[in-house]
Amino acid sequence: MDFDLVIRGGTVATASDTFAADVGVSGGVVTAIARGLPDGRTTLDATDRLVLPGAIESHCHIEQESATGAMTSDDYESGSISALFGGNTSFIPFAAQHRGQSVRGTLETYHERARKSVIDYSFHLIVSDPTEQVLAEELPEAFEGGITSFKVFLTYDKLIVSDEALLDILVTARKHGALTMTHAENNALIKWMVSRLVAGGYTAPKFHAVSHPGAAEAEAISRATRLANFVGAPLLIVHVSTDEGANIVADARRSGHPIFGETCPQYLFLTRDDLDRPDGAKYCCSPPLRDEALQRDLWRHLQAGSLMLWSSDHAPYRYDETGKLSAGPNPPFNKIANGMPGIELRAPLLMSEGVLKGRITLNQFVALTATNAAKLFGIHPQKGTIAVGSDADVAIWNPSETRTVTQAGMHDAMDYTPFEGMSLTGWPETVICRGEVAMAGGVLHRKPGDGAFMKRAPFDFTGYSPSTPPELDPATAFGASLL
Ligand code: DUC
Ligand code: ZN
Ligand code: ZN
Repeated sequence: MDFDLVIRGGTVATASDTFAADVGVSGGVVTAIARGLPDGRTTLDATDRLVLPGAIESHCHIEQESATGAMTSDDYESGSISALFGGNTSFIPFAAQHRGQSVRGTLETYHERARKSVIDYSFHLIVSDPTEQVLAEELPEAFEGGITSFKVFLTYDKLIVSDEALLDILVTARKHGALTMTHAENNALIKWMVSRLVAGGYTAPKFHAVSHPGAAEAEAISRATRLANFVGAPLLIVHVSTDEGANIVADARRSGHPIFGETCPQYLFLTRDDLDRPDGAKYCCSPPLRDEALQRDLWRHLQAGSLMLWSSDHAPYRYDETGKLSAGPNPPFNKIANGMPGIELRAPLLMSEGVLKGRITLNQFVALTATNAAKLFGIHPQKGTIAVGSDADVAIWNPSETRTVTQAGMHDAMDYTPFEGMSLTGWPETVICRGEVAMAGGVLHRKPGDGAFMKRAPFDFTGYSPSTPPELDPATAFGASLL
């Protein structure tokens, strides 16, 4: 056999298996997995290394305007390079439709922005203005174009959709095989807390944590899950930050519903005490940081599979007037852009603190960082695994390398990392995108535009049994046909 690339002598792991093998690549795809493969035109020695599917970052905000007009610091060039250095070979940032904008125009804008990406990409659409035209024409058109997931907000006045609109969106999504994602927090409860805190003069960043109670998340997850189950639509709850919320997700899935949950590093490695630092604004994200008990709970949910996505929620707002301090040097908590960076550290944090500390297996790591996202978002088995016929998107990890995290070592366009000073063991050393070495030994080998758009398949309902309630079944609804 004639290989363009052979990765020799490593330990290969997928979401199910770990084994010693060489990986042969031709034409950008994996064409052989065996021992003793002949040399390729390029041969990489992976002795004492882990050969893993390239990670897929499925929750990040890149070159995205917030509803209040703040722009993320990372564009598709810096964001994708930072992702690559963190072991990612593809990512799915958001394309945000703001009120008054068309979905068509939004997607055109983001397709243009993403032309600079060095890794493969797609978008989740954020829908904040679900007009009749959007529901009847523009969303189906987006699905046709391979955008098969979108996010709706149950909070933030400028983004929130009503429960009725959520039902419309869920039904449209189900009809076209799309996956709805939701930011689930109860808007009224948060606003009620914010107004009391501000009236009482409690405006320091730490009060951001107080203003977003866990109960707000649990209520909204419960409501969104019930509505999705009622219409039999799949739903992904992003950035779950409560044990109660994760349990709702787990219970729904045990009952046969396609309900999924994601969590993010900040909830496992930071706490609300970080908000009480002089630079507490850096740690404002929503849902907010909570406590150490939650960290233990979330490890359990990752171990049990009730939360099946590990995403960064990279929302890079710099600690300056373009980002966190746009309302002044000491902004009240409710005027601080929500979000923090982490695209480059998402997978290394899980490798170091999860795999190498024995909390999860290497196969769980692969599932959480790559395979589950590929399956949920319609790009498996092209992406998210190492198998004959899959794209040769591979990250070769050195499990013995220890580094101290510094912002200077990051490749994003940020001026801080919330994980500064952490000592992490296990780093991606070489990253291969569709058979080409994209990063090796800290050196970038790609240029803007080398990434390609990934047209994604519809959501796969196999293995789920969403039920139809009597009110939506014409046989038991006196003939009323509502879907
Ligand atoms: N939700 C996100 O998913 N990211 C940043 C801020 C937010 O509210
Ligand atoms: Zn969100
Ligand atoms: Zn986000």
